[in-house]
Amino acid sequence: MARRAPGLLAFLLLAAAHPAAAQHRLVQVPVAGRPGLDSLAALGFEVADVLRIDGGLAAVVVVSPETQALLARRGYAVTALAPLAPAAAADTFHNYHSFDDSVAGIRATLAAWAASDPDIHVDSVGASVEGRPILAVKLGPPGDDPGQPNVLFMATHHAREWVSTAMAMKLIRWLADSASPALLGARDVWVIPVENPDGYQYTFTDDRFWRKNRRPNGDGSFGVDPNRNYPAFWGVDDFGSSPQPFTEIYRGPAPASEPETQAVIAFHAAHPPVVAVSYHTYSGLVLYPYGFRAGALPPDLSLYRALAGTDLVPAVLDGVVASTLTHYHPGPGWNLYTTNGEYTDWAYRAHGTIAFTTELTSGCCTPGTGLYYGFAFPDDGALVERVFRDNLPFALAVIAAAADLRAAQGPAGTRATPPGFEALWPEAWLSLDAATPRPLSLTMRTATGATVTRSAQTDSLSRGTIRTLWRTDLGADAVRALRADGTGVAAELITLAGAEPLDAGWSGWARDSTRLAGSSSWSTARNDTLVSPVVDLNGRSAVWLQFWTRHRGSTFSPDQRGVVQFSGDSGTTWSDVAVVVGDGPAWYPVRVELPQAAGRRGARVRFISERDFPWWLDAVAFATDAPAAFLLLASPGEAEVSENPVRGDQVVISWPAGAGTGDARVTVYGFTGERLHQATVLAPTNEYVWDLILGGGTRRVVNGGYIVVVDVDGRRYRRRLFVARPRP
Ligand code: 0X9
Ligand code: ZN
Repeated sequence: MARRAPGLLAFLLLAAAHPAAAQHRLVQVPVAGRPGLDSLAALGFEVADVLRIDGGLAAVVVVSPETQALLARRGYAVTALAPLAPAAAADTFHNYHSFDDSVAGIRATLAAWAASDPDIHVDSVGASVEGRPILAVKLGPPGDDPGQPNVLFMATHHAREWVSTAMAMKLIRWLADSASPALLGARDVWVIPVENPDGYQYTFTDDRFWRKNRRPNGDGSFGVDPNRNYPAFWGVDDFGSSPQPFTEIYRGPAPASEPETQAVIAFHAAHPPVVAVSYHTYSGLVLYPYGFRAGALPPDLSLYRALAGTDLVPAVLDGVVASTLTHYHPGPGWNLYTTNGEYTDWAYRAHGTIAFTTELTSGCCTPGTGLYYGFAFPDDGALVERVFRDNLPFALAVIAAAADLRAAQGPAGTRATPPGFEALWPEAWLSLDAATPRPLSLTMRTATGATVTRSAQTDSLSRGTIRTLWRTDLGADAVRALRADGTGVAAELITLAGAEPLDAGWSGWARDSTRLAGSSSWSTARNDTLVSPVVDLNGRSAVWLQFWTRHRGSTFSPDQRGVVQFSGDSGTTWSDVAVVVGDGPAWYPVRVELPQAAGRRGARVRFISERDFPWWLDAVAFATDAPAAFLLLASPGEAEVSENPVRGDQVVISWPAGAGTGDARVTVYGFTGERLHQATVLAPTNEYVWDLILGGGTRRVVNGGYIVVVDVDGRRYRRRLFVARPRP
């Protein structure tokens, strides 16, 4: 429904219904460290920022008179922040416009654009509590092409987050004006610039810092948090959302109770997006599932990381002058705080949508300096344009990725790793294509050479990547390698250490009884460095680092962080390979690719806590995706060797005469998996002489264990071979 500007009488009535005192305002609340922030969250506050003040931390929260009274009752010392919430104003801004204004409003603007631009089409996908349309813009050709992948951008679930709608409107204009026909022609690109039109309108007329929708809750309070009302993990706890109607994170009386949520759900049923971005403000983050429980990671983690990047190679750089950050921190939602009933968790679970929450702009400066901004981003065209330009490359990467997720590439060039293990021990986390036949079994090879097979438990996602989980019942010293049977995916632990009594050679941090496995973990709350002993990776390729970690921090202070470094020269030179930021109160695994580690004899890692980042580590391992251990597994047949152990200069390798006509390929591997020698033997010969004197007599094959593999007619024969020749 279109609303006209109220006359004087109506204005007085409105003013009486919404007295000025009912406005939200920003306050600062001193808290005792991270636990204090958690207590605020438990009371239903959405912490908008964390400031360092004399003697500790202060949370910035938006309060209503009711929630401010609640804080006072709980003994919090609340101080108002300057500037106070600017009084709600009419549609008088240059860069932000209300929903309803008949000239400059979002609804009118979209209608005008659609009327004059053949690449902009506007449709209503539902109606709000107060009857406003939820508008969806389709770019490019009109209507839905069922054969094409959908991409969705949404903004303003939260009424006060005006820059997100400005971002969405600029994106619509850019796509219509500047996108190549190829980009728009092969995908259905949709933008919902105002998910919560009632709340958004209310921030222009009554209360600049209103967040929720405008549902009358029946107890005198208004509003359900639209980003806590989705059916996935709805209400699983009272930290990630609140059952209390007056709080800012009220989840509503039932999953999808709100018409705004229902509109988004219906849109997804009709046009399931392959990829989606939900814009919010503020704090400079690119978040992805999961958010509902600390430590939970999506099976498609590698794809999420490819698009959002990492702290070392981020997708979004923050170019706003005087902003406190250089880039938006990418990470799972719980890195900020846990949420339930939230959009990206729902879209991912319900539709396999690779869904991101971008928290636009990092906020700025110190309260009271006049420069401070958070939700109230300045009404400055150059700054808003900067935010748009900062976020455009990621939006375009997301659109590009929709056509072929496997080839997805972040704006800085980051790509997904192939399906495989993310962790090996004490839990195996294995990502596999959803098409992989199930049930799946994992075979483990132990240090004694025995194999143990277990059935694995698999997540039920029907699209994209699935996650298999398996918690070992064997001790750390017994595990050597893991294989997902029938998939070609296998990996091997090269070293494994976790602050246990036998883990010698590590230095720097204390042992802590908070552990993932065994009897302790390493931990620090100071600026200490944990250094590994030197590891010999001679002959090893496809090397990666596994570590399990937990940490207490805040995405509002990303300079407080953990840095992981690798050295290939025993510790002379180091380079950053990973960064850990934000809150991580539950153990979770990190896999870091280390192509630079291949073959290094002096491999080391170290973990540096910066700014007293409270950090725990356990089960730190070098691993490889090119395992030697499984070459020893029972094979269809064994090759013959003339002598074993070999004491002469030659070994004759033979195999059953082939039934087919094919030639044979003989390969010799070292015991650590590196390929040393390969030869082709033409049929019908079924033997090969491997000469242990190389280079015309100058070099000899060294004593040790080898594996001989013969491939012939699609069959594979293997043999362990030991060379134990006397010294010349
Ligand atoms: O709390 C929210 O809904 C989002 N932040 S905001 O300040 N814009 O309200 C964040 C949602 C992302 N998910 C998680 N943090 N779990
Ligand atoms: Zn928000």
